[in-house]
Amino acid sequence: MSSSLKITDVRTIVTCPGRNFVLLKIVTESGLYGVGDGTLNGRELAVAETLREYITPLLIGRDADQIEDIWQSLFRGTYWRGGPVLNTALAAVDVALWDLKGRRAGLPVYSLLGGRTRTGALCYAHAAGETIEETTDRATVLMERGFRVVRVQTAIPGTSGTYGTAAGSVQPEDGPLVEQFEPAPYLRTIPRLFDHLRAQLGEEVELCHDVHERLTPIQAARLAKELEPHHLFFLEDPLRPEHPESFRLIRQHSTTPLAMGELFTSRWDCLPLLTEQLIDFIRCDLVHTGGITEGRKIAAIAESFQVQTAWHGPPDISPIGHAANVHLDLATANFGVQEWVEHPPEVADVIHGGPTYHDGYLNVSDAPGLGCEIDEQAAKKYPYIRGWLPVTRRADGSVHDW
Ligand code: GCO
Ligand code: MG
Repeated sequence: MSSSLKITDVRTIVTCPGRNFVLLKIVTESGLYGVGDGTLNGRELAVAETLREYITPLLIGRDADQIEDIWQSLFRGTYWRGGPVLNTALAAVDVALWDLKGRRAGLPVYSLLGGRTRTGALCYAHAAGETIEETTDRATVLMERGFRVVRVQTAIPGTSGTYGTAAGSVQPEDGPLVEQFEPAPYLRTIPRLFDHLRAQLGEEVELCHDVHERLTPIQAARLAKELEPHHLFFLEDPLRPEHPESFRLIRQHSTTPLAMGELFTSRWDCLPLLTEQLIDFIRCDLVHTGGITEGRKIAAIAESFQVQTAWHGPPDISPIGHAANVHLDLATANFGVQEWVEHPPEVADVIHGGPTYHDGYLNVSDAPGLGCEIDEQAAKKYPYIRGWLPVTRRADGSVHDW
């Protein structure tokens, strides 16, 4: 191994510039380094401790060039494998090593992955409102900014707090916010939302909606069927991730395109949906699925079954995670769309670089690696603040999927 590639330092940086992020910097003997993202919303310190206590000692002295071997040794070689905490920690290492390899080669990561297949990554942003009219206005604003694809969410009348709307996006420090979900009003409201959107916005804009795993198979089949005339780009996460076979029921009843994957943590979770062509878009989170190494394998399997990629791109992963998404998007033949959010302005104090938006598309610079830098001094100005994801209960008080 060339001395320039011997890993001598691994730094886990936990910071909260408006959002909690777990960042990783892997440094080699010569000073060459790479940066990664290991943020798991609401479980940040579990990943940070895994990285500091269990992964860093295994990396010191290793050859930073050997991404695949390091991936295999951390995943299979350590016996305890998988799940969101371990695979987010693994992703942080993997993404940092791809960044490092790009810096060493003087090439952007997309070039190492096979090179550009497109000039930019088609992306979508979120339009959410407390009423159908407000959601429509927000979608109009996004369309005026050039977005061709828009995700739409609206509050459900008669229930308090709905996933994806303004009230649902806060991350309180003192305990989870309790939101309410009832299938009947939800199933009545969403078709009305789309009736209104199509009447106001026309046919051309592509629309998505995130169910957030809250329906039963027959409810999801009904919604997908009723939304058919509105030609969605996709209906996201209609069912819980534990039951891939239930997607058959939705498929038998509707041609609404389906997307699934942000709760998956490995390619094996994706397999049944891909090999049976039960979905149209696979939308794992690269930061929770072992990074670019696992993402490109999932994309390759999906390509064989005519499924496109739509990697998860929420505000709770850092610009480094978003950069990993876009580098892979640009190099992937069966790329479909990229979810995109704007971070709070303080994030740019800590992380420089990241994808840029222009006229409906995302892009990355040709800088070597991912094109991101961490300002470790600035990160210290924003200490970690414990935050909670909301929880959902039915009207009778019983627990439901958030
Ligand atoms: C999305 C997601 C997010 C998740 C969040 C959980 O489609 O962007 O559903 O909003 O809820 O990432 O941490
Ligand atoms: Mg989602």
